[in-house]
Formats: sequence, C-alpha cells, structure tokens
Amino acid sequence: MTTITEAKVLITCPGRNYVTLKIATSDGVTGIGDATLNGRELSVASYLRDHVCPLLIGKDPSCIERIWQYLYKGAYWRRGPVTMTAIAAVDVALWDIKGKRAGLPVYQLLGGASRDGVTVYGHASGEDIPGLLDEVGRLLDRGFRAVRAQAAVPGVGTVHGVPEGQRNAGEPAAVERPLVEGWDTGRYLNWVPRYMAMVRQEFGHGFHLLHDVHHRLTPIEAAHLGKSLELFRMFWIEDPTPAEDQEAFRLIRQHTTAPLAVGEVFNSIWDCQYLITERLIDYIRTSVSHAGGISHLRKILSLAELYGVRSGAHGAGDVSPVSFAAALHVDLSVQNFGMQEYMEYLPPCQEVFKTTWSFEDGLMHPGDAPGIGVEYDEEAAARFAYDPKYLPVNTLADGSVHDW
Ligand code: GCO
Ligand code: MG
Repeated sequence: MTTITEAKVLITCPGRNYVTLKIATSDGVTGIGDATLNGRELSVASYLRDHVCPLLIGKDPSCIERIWQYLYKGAYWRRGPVTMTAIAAVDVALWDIKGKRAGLPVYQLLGGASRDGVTVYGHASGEDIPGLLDEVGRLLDRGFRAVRAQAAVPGVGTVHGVPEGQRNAGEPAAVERPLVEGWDTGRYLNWVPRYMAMVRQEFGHGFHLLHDVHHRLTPIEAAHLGKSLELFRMFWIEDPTPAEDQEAFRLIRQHTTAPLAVGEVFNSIWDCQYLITERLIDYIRTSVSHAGGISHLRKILSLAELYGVRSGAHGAGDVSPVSFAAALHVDLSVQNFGMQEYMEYLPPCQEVFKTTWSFEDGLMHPGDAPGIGVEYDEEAAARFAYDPKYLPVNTLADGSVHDW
C-alpha cells in the first residue's frame, strides 16, 4: 500500500502571506494544498503542524473522503475557519496526488469539463469615477467579460476594494494593529447608483457587472441598494449584509430582483443550508480553501444545483494560486458554475507558484498537467519571509465598530 511519508507546512510572503501544505507519499509523489487564512495565518499553520500532520503519516493517500471524515469528525470540534482551512489544505493536496498518480488533471477526475472555459471577473477599483471608468476600460480591453466595480465614496476616505497604490494586491494590511477605515451608509447608498449609471453609459451592457458590499448594510438598506441598481442589470450584489444571518436574505429577496451572492466567509455546508434550500440567494461564493477543500465544496455545489443556485467561488489575492487552480478545476467540471473571481497574482508570487492555467478572451482553463497544475518552488519561497499583517477594522463616524 502506498502511504503518506511526510506532511510539512511552508510559509512565504511573495507580496502577501501564503501558507502551503506539502504532502509526500511512499511512491515518490508530492501534492500541495493551500492553508492560507488572511490575517490569521499562523493559527492554521499550527493546527496543521501540531495536530494534523502527525496523523497523516502512514495513511493511504488515495482515501480522500475517509481522511476528510477522520479529520472532521475525529477533531470533535467541528467547522470554523481554522479547522476547515486546515482540512481543505489536506484535501487539495490529496486530490493533487491522486491526479498525478493517475496522470490526469483534477477536473477529469471530477467528471470532465462541462464547458470550454471558466468565466472570470476582474476588479475595477477607482478613487473617483474617472479612475473607475479607466479601470473598467482596461479590463474590457484585456478581454474580461465580467467586471466588479467599486469606487471610493466621497467624504468617507478609504474604502474596501480601493487599497491605495496596490489595487490588485488586496486589502491594506497593517503590521502592529489593524488600519481603521471609516464608513457612512447614507453617502454610499447615494453614490453607488451614480457610478454604476456612468459605467453602463460609457461601456454599455455587453459585459457582466458585479459589486461587493462587503457585509456593510442592514437588510432593508440592502433591499434599497438592490432596487436602486436594478436598471443597471447587475450580475450580482455580493455580501449585502453580514453573512452569518441567513434569515436577513429573506427580507432583501422580498424587495429586489437584484441577484444576490454570499459565502466567502462561510466554511461549511451548514452555513448556507437554508440560503440554498429556500432559494434566498442566486450564487454561493464559498472558496476551496476556506470551506473544506474540493470534496466539501462539491457537496455544497451539488446541494445548490438542486435549487438552481450557481457557484461563484471566492478568488481574492489571499486565496493562494493553489486553491485558485483547484477552484478552476471545480468550476470547469460542475454543471451549476456561475462566475469565478480572479484578482491575478503579483510577479513575485509567480516565482513561488508555477501555474499551468491560461486566460484567453475572458475565459480561464486550469490546464492539463496531472493534478492541480501548480508547483511550489521551495527555494524561491524561502527568499520571502513571513510578514505578519492585520486586515482593517471598519468604524462609523462616532468611532463605533461597524461590519467589515
Ligand atoms: C472579495 C473579498 C476579499 C476579502 C478578502 C479578505 O474579493 O470579494 O471581499 O477581497 O476582503 O478575501 O481576506
Ligand atoms: Mg467579497
């Protein structure tokens, strides 16, 4: 029997922090999985190093579901972002190994391609409306068929999605303490329809337009936003309210036909069970890396398929190229694919993670290399030391903490 002989945790920071699990087997195959939890990286590294890696040694790497259940049920303490990110890393590494041993890309193991390519959306973020329009134009010129549009709200200062000077790198991150950002719902609700109107006026309706609210509204405010954007035919409005309140979506649904997407902070099927079965959302955005890996994401998407809910996997820069590639394999194979986020990766990151995916005419393909199609260059990774960072905190004008 082939067994797992080594499981090690690798941490690097080629522009941002990534935690990777590398598993080796007795027949000389290695597989990798993404264990990155933005701003809380070392907690998953410790969960793996101290509690999971020793348990993997001697196990049969081909038994993916069995090992998944062993780690999930065996821990007794179920769910949660740390546990589920750690299990996801093991799961993806084992799918990578299975693909390499079979000589097949993972999407072939999942049933083969359901489509020619995966439609991805890029981020257009502006510090003002002209800046936003420039960004939208830039993405459309490069072939993107879908664009997420965000502009800083005048009078509010920095806003999620518009990190100064590092538009594609992700959120501003601070070293000693989180940056404190401001928020004003009234100004925001007036501002978004104004710039979406400009985007449609300038570029028309021949592409998909998306927007991320990042959990900042109450249900009735979200309903108002949805109604005010209906004319611009949004592909989706993402995370309109704090995601843990599934019931809130019922109220939003009663008032607007704007399609709703949620799920990047979810880590299990139990977080979105009612959202799906009661058809309160249109897109489920759970990621491979934060929701238990390919195996668990597929269960979520199978449930969603029954209820006409489509996928929209989270693919921000803090999702490493390993789980981004894993998402492409899932996206290509499932029937109910909706849309994939793609923020692209900074050049130093490409030195560490060698990928085989392609982007052409707005569509991505994971490539046909056996496994996930990403190799981790340990020597390159060692040049980029871990750099502890915090995600920002959001406050209202009176200093009280708001949803982020
Ligand atoms: C998105 C997201 C992210 C998150 C980030 C947190 O791309 O839709 O909202 O940018 O803020 O993943 O770590
Ligand atoms: Mg988001």
